[in-house]
Amino acid sequence: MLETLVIIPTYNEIENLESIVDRVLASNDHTDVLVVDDASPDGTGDLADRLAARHPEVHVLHRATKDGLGGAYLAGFAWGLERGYWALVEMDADGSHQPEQLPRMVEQLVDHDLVLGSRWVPGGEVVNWPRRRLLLSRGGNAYTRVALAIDVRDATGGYRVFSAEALRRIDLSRVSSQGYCFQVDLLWRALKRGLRVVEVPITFVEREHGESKMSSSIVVESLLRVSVWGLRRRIADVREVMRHGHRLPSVRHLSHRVLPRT
Ligand SMILES: Nc1nc2c(ncn2[C@@H]2O[C@H](COP(=O)(O)OP(=O)(O)OP(=O)(O)O)[C@@H](O)[C@H]2O)c(=O)[nH]1
Ligand SMILES: [Mg+2]
Repeated sequence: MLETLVIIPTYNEIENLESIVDRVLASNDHTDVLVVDDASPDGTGDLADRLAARHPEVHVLHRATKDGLGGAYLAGFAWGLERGYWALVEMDADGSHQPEQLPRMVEQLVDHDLVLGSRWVPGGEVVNWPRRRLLLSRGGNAYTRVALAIDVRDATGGYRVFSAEALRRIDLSRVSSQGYCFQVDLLWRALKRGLRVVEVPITFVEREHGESKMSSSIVVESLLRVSVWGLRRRIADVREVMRHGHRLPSVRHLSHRVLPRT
């Protein structure tokens, strides 16, 4: 049977973890959960161990110190690839990503390599975000689209499904970005390799419990790195024209399409 692994990174999510794990298991068949906890001081790691003792589908990876969302996902991907999962999912612990919307995303792996849960395609929505966060997300995505010359509407979202094959083709050993930038980094690598990417509308709900780990340094990291990647691509393009008389294949039109909401 082809199994899916939902990777949930946690740092101080004790109020949210049990509910999200229960919802994943209730709404998804043939699906395991891997909690990647960075020694949360609030005891999230112990709760994860208790959930694993209760449900054979739940596994836990304990890391010694808080080392960022990107590092937690890379450790989770390595764990899942080693064990032969077919689909690997990124999902926040805070209830922002609805586990009930996952089956429709996983279905898309039949003819795609990377499925992006998208807030900014028709049918996608955000519930309970302050205006400041809406502006930040829309502005960040608009800048990313222009800088990288891509069509993806939600390049920074953290609700995604990768095929195992897609993760093997992305050179994960060279990814060092954190925060939102980690998401753009993986997407950019996938597009450059010609992987088939699709956006599926999702309903993103602001967390009710616990604290966001978003910070201004995450935004600055993203802005700088995206600018550098865009610049590098343009320089590579000019070189290609000078050497071979034509541009690099357009990443914009390679393989991205938006799925309508049903
Ligand atoms: N293991 C691990 N998990 C983390 C770390 N930082 C954040 N997380 C988890 O990553 C997920 C997303 O973090 P949030 O704080 O919700 O950040 P966000 O979703 O980018 O920001 P908001 O939109 O404000 O919620 C949550 O499940 C966090 O617990 C970290 O350093 N290590
Ligand atoms: Mg969140």
